Amino acid sequence: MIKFQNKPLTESKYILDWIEDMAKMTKPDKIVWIDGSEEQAEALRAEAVSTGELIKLNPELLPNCYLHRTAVNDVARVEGRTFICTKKKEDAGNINNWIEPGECYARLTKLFTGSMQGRTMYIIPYAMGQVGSDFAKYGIELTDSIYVVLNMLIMTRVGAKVAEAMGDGKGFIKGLHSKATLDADNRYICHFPEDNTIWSVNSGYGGNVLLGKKCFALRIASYLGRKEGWMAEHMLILGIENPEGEIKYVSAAFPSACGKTNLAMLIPPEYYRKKGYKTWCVGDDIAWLRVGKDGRLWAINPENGFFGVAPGTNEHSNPNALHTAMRDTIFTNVGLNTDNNTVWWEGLNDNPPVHCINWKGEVWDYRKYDKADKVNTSAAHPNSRFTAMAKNCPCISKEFDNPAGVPISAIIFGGRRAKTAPLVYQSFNWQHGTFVGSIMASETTAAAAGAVGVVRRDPMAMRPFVGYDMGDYFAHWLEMGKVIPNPPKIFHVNWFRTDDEGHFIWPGFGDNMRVLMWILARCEGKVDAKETAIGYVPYAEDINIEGLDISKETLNDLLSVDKKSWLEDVENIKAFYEQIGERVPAELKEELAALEARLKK
Ligand code: GTP
Ligand code: SPV
Ligand code: MN
Repeated sequence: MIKFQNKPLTESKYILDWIEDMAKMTKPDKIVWIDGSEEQAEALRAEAVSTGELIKLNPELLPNCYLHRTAVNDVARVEGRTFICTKKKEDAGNINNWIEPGECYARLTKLFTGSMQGRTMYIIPYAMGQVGSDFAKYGIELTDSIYVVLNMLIMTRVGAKVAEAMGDGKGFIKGLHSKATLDADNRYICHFPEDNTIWSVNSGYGGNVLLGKKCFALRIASYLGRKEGWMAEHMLILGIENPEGEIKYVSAAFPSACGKTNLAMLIPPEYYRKKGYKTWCVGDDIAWLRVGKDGRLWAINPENGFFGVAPGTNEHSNPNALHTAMRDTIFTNVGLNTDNNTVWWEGLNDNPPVHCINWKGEVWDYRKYDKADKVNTSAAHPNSRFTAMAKNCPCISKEFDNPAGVPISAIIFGGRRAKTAPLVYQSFNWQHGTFVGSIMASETTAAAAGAVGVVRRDPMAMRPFVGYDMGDYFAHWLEMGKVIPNPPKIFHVNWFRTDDEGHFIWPGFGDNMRVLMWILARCEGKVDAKETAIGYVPYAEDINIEGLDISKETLNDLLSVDKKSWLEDVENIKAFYEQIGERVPAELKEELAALEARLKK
């Protein structure tokens, strides 16, 4: 029998046997149950501060806030080292990396063996979704990192109640994480969807190690969703309240670092605020969607906090995120202003601190900042983050904790495209909307290791997160369309078109509300649109630009559809569908052929 430092939170033999097996392999000195109490969290913070794992920030200016720096080679998700380990390779598909499960367990067992020697193993029972809700799913993460424990306490619902809800434990998601030696060459983020298991080793960064987030709530959950008839998507959820007090909800899928947190917390432009419009954040990264009894699609945010991009967050771009992160927050890889023990990042304000330690832990000289080499010259890493509590968000929706979720009127896809994609367009119907999602493309960002700014296809913003074959995932979208009696309308947006000098043309951020208003008007059948080869595009006069420094010509440019660049895209999509392979549904190939024909007409 293994010995715990504190009282076990479950009596389930199934769970305890698994913990024992993992402990025998990793050989921790001590094993501690995480109970979700403030006393325990506070003791862990104090311990992490004493070892230097966390730096306590100025308690007057940033109460209960901490700074953590990861290893310099461990600053983003590592898609090249992320694997879907299904028995059959074809079930993981061509887009995912794959290792045969037996081979993968064996390879990782070597890395995990003794990896927790001299360390404590923490047992984190957590829920994705509200404990007891129809949507909720449960997991346990075993980890040797206090940083992971403290992040999971913010990002998920943790503790005794969860362990109780797990009952005999069958069906819970078994997560094992060890920092091990942080060896980048032996870093593995492995998913075994057929075993409800996730193993992550040799990383200490965000999406690689907070196993409730991308690993469970997207990769494993997408697999479960297909089996059980629901959807797990990389989507924000936003409520828009009109002056009469009616709230309509939209969900939006944009790739990593392409504006989900910003849209989810948007503040309407003055024009709309004066009229009485308000916006409410339900979620900023992940949505779980189910068909409701009323025939509409309902969504919850399975998370309990935000793991948001710090750079660019400021009092103008996203005041709600900034205020959320001013208390009870863990900052990762931002700059430290040593004059007042606060944090700083590029884009926070125009006053870089004179005395500053950068994200690597080195003395930083703001005069050497070079936009072309951000990673080496910025105070904060471009993918530096804040982990903040949802309940501290000034615009958190009153439905945030509603176990039933919220009904979705519109699904919005979007990416970072300097050209090609117009500001907004609407799909013709669900099948065409699924096609629009499947052909999404975006310029890569710092959220994942690798080159930044390269256009790649990123279907539904899920390329790195689908836990099975991408063609089957498209088929699941089409299936869902058949079982939602009253489906949301599907749109595509692009806030990132640039002019010839490379400047963004559309002001973005709060002004994106103007586009959302057109989308909602379309959902209610209150506004006409122009039918084009790619879908319904707004008439320029139907996008409200009052108070903006934008001419009608510029708006027309933003809405234009350039057939030549779209035909180039069609060729690229054909190649991408080829790459996905034979499971791409025939309906989507027909949609592609129809698009090509319309463009050539
Ligand atoms: P993940 O947490 O990685 O999934 O990212 P996200 O999709 O939540 O992206 P986030 O909202 O954090 O935005 C990422 C970057 O895009 C930030 O630098 C923002 O300042 C920038 N951004 C967000 N919205 C807009 C917009 O409307 N226009 C422009 N130009 N930039 C934007
Ligand atoms: C993303 O990359 O989409 C994120 C950050 O939300 S991470 O949790 O690292 O995946
Ligand atoms: Mn994300």
